[in-house]
Amino acid sequence: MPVNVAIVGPAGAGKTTLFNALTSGRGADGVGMVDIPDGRLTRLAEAVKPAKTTPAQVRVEDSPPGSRAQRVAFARQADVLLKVARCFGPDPDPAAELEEFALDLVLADLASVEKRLEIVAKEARAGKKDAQAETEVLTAAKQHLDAGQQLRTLQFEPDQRAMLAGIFPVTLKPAVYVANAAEELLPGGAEPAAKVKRLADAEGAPSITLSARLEAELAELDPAEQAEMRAGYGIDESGLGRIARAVWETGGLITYFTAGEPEVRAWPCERDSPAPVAASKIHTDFEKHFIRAEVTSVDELVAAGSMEALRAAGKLRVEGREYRVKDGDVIFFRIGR
Ligand SMILES: Nc1nc2c(ncn2[C@@H]2O[C@H](COP(=O)(O)OP(=O)(O)OP(=O)(O)O)[C@@H](O)[C@H]2O)c(=O)[nH]1
Ligand SMILES: [Mg+2]
Repeated sequence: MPVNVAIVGPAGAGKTTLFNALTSGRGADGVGMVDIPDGRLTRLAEAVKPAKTTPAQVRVEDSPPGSRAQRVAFARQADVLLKVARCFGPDPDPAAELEEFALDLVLADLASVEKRLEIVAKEARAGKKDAQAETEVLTAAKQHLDAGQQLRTLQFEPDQRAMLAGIFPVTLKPAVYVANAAEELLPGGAEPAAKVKRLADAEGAPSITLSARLEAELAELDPAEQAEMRAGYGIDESGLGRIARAVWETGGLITYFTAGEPEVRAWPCERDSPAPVAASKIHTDFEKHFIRAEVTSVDELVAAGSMEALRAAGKLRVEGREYRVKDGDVIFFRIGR
């Protein structure tokens, strides 16, 4: 299942413009698969010269037009939220608009928590195990939401977080803030973007300043022209590249690579995944039939030219089921039948 990134935020913030920029206008019905740029993949492909090179992808979805309730429902089905705020045009007030949008999400979670509390109260009376612990978590969540705060800013133990998962809290989802700034205020975005950054910092969420309109224009140019025009604005990386890094970081993702002659490929994977789980990204059967992982780094592989050369030189590390895959690992999975 690809990672699902939903572009959300106040009306008229530039969400659709950003969607078109990220998907290079190739999205259909507000949904598009986006290739993630990764210099390591490029280097691997240059060294291995495979028949095919496949980047990591995420699924990006634009907020459909609709009521506030529909926008909340839309945000609910995402893995990571891209919260866009208007920092261009007349009188931008991104902090107020973002807070108003967040309040809709807070109210939605509050309704879910209250509904669940009623059920758990009955379960507690019936003597169900764990009902007391769940009541405590839900009560803490309710207090936090009642105060207008998102659950992302409440400290939970991992098992408490798991107890809340059943109500799919939208304010607990990882979020990346995007200050959509006027072109003339790039690269910093001035005070409106600073407001977005303060809000994001307070939540421990990453924030990025860009111009969605400029990114959409850039997406139509060839790479050399893009780089030149970016430089003119004092920007050294594409909006997509910066968004992808923030999504990976806050969404708890890493990238590992496979590098054979038929295909060199980047695989997104949850951080700290055991090797068999990482292998299941390639094929679900690989988890069950996992034998071992043969692991190297991008630099080592680029130097050697192929996995075979490293294997012949005894330079592939052999790892078992317990191994936690790291960002940047290049892996050959030995799979049984
Ligand atoms: N100057 C400037 N204008 C922008 C930028 N991004 C979007 N706009 C303009 O802002 C208006 C709204 O942009 P949309 O992308 O439709 O905004 P949206 O968030 O999708 O709007 P809704 O879906 O209606 O909530 C359009 O007129 C865009 O051209 C930007 O980076 N700079
Ligand atoms: Mg729109």
